[in-house]
Amino acid sequence: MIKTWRWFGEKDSITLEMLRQIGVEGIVTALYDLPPGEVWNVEAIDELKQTIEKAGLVWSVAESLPVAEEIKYGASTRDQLINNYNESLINLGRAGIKTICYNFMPAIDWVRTDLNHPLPDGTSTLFFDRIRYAYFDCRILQRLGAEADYSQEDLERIEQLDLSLSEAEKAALIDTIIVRTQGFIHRKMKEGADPVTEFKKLLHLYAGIDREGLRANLTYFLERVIPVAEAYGIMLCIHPDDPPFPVFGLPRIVSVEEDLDWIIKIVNNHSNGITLCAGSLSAIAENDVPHMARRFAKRIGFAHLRSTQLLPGGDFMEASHLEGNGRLIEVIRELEKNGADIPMRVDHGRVLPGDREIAHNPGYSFYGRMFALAQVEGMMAVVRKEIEEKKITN
Ligand code: DNO
Repeated sequence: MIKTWRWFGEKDSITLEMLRQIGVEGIVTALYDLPPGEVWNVEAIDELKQTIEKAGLVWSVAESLPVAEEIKYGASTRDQLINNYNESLINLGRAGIKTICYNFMPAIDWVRTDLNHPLPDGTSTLFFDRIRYAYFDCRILQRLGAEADYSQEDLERIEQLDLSLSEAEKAALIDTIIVRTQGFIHRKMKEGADPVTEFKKLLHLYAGIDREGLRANLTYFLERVIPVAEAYGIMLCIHPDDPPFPVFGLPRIVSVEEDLDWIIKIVNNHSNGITLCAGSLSAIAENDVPHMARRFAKRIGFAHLRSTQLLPGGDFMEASHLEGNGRLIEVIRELEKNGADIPMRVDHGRVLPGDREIAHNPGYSFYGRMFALAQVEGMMAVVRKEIEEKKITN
């Protein structure tokens, strides 16, 4: 696999020079200032590409070329937005960017309830607390019918939490779930807008769209973009839902093995690919990530390497890259065995000493990710040696 790194452009305080010095080979980035739905024009693509190449690196993956909400909920404007998407694909393909990551999560991308969960050693990690999430859903959003999604015991715990949470903690929960986790990935809040009101409006757009409806909208999209991707030698790689279960009453359709199997068959073409995000997938016990890596190997065009530790009651936190339910060494074995030189990036890292002094987006610390990259490189070296030796003894 090719060692890549998610870089957030010129505004990122982690510079391309720093990345070259730690052995990164390729860059994963996007035109972050453009809202979803707008065409990525040739000039802007070329400029970003040149900046990366001047630093001695290559632009390996566009993550994400975001899919506009209107396409996901099937608005009447979707055809125009799909045409725009295809134009961006063509411009990227012509510029030589052939791996493109996107997701089809309605209204909200990744969900965490704590971005600085302290670990006993003094570092911190990302955390999902199911009851805090449920509290946010029922009490802060006050989503209609939300209570029906939770058990009696959950509702009692929500009630208890209500008695103990301070106003500042409630505000922090809103900031974490809606503003900070979403803010740097094409889902910027309108200046001065109330996040809860905005988020409710967004949820409302999906009223009446169930799992089948969302699947139909993904099918509609793929049938129109995959032929273009194929013509330009692009692999369009869908990112799984994070976490891989329905949230806020919204359907999620990229969560489990059966979903991935369904997706690659709707348009059975190599350009209709998968981003194997071991972190997202590993957040539920039923997902056997190494097995998925093996089963879908031919259609995996990009890998996100991280792992999660499952905790009682449906909570999870992001684990060391050497541990947890992601079972990364086995995933790496599958992906390396397949021989395809696909790009991989370590996904989120912990906040390590020194990271607080370097501004970074939640999950995207410098030292934390560098440490994880070194662990992943070590695993890759072991696996490559195994493969080499096996070839020799065979
Ligand atoms: C969060 C990321 C996601 C991911 C997109 C891909 O840290 O894993 O934002 O990049 O969902 O489309």
